[in-house]
Amino acid sequence: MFMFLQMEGKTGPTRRPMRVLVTGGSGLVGKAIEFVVREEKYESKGETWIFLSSKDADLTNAVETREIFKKHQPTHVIHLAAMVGGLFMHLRKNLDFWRKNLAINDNVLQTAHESDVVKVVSCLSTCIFPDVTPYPIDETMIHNGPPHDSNSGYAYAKRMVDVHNRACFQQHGRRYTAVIPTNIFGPYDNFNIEDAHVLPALIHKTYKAKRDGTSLEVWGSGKGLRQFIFSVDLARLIIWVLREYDEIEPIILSVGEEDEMTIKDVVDEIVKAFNFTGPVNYDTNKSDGQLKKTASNAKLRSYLPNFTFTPFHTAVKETCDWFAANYDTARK
Ligand code: NAP
Ligand code: GFB
Repeated sequence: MFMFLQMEGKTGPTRRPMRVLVTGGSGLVGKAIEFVVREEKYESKGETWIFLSSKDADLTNAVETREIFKKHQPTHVIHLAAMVGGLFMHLRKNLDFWRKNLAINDNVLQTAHESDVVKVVSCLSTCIFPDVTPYPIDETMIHNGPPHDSNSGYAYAKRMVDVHNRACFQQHGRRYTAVIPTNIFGPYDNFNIEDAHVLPALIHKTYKAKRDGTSLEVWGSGKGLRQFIFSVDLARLIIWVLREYDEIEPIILSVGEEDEMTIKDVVDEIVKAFNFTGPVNYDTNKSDGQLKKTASNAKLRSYLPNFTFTPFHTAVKETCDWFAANYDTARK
């Protein structure tokens, strides 16, 4: 199926050996890309893949950003590094999300240009779209109105990546682009109960409730709607974008609209995966966040009509099993 992912390991006209720098390489998506790179044996085909964490360089710092690019001399960049968190972390830290992400993105994109990087694929999110919008959301709507209040700092910082990419193409002819994933989950996620996204937070809570014989506390009504993508599926799609997608305009990477589900559906799936039989309570005093952000994957399907997503229940089970097996070392 991934024959189209095979590449000759050269960067086009300059024919430099392909060196891919993955910022945020130690996170949920970075680890999934590392898995796919190993599985597909890209390095034995002449490519070099470098996975960075914040320990290698603090990308909010322009000097450290330039030094790490100078050290690794990438031809391509997958830019994932960001301050990332779920709804309840955004509600507490809106300003930090704005400032850190704005700084990281400007440093990475400007340094990539100065270092003659051929292509950068950055990572946006479907939560950056206008709060009041027709559905389904598509790639043309990013700047059409204010985002949901709960994550406006993060959303505006991410929108500026699209502004940057378009300006960089206009002024320098750089073909830097971005992907727009929906809610992501998988092994190596952040499972911290206060800060995490809904799926890893509920996995951690269910694990503890089962272990301790307590109830499972779900925050909010459970009525919010979300589309989820497994990190390994997303990794394969991001690598395809790096190799094959030639537009500056971003592309939504999502399961179909028909796969949108309620938070209650997610709770039920996790409860099933852990075989949890205790009480489940919904705390309606907590926020539901954005009711929905239904995204269209029509553009993705026009390029890859046959891409197969991992079934949700299979990916949830795999993630729950990974968390249980790696409880001591998982981020939590
Ligand atoms: P993650 O697991 O939290 O990983 C974040 C990564 O960024 C880590 O490698 C972290 O390094 C690095 N990082 C954070 N601050 C940094 C800094 N100042 N300097 C250098 N590196 C820094 O995040 P993720 O879920 O993989 O997210 C990857 C991308 O997808 C992000 O751009 C995010 O906005 C986007 N996205 C995520 C979701 C989702 O549901 N998770 C949905 C849509 C879009 P350390 O490990 O050293 O901390
Ligand atoms: O993944 P999440 O935190 O963020 O999901 P968003 C929030 C939804 O899950 C709300 C419900 O409807 C919550 O009421 N929920 C239920 C919980 N229990 C929990 C729990 O224990 N923890 C959490 N976190 N939620 C994020 C944005 O929005 O989407 C970010 O804030 C990011 O910017 C991400 O881009 C993809 O889906 O609401």
